[in-house]
Amino acid sequence: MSLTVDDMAAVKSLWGKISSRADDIGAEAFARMLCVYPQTKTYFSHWSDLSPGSAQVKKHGKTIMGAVADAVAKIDDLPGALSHLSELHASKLRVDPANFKILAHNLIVVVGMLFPADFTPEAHLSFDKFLQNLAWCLAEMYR
Ligand code: HNI
Repeated sequence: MSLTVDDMAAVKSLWGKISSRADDIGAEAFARMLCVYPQTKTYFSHWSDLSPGSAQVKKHGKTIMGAVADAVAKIDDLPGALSHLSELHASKLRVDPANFKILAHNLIVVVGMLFPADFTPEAHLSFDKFLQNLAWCLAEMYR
């Protein structure tokens, strides 16, 4: 489902309220993905510490959110914004694209947890659509 002009505005508005805590959101969402969906840990078996709050988990949460921030900034052209990362996840990292939706789900949960007042049903709807589009674009190079 493609993003409407209203969705894009809602995502940018929500992002304006939450982006100062992007690193915390990323760390918490990534840690929850590893904990609640332990099959995702297989991709990070080369890391020494996958426990919530570890330096590696925090650092990668920040890395992920850097890419999400870039996608928000280029929301008019998500395929272009994400083509490099799609290529990386498809050919080098070989991540099953089903996992992108799992991380998206965890991001939704954490934004709702940390920003209950800002996470209105309307903001939720548009942010969910944005993340589903992001996941779809990340899977683009698998075709
Ligand atoms: Ni993902 C590396 C962004 C989902 C497994 N990932 C990255 C990097 C970015 C990134 C940015 C660093 C790239 C570089 O080094 O140039 N990943 C994203 C985004 C999403 C996502 C925006 C979805 C919202 N990645 C996932 C998922 C998995 C995943 C769901 C597996 C379950 N990613 C990886 C792995 C690496 C990675 C593995 C390499 C980690 C390392 O440093 O060893």
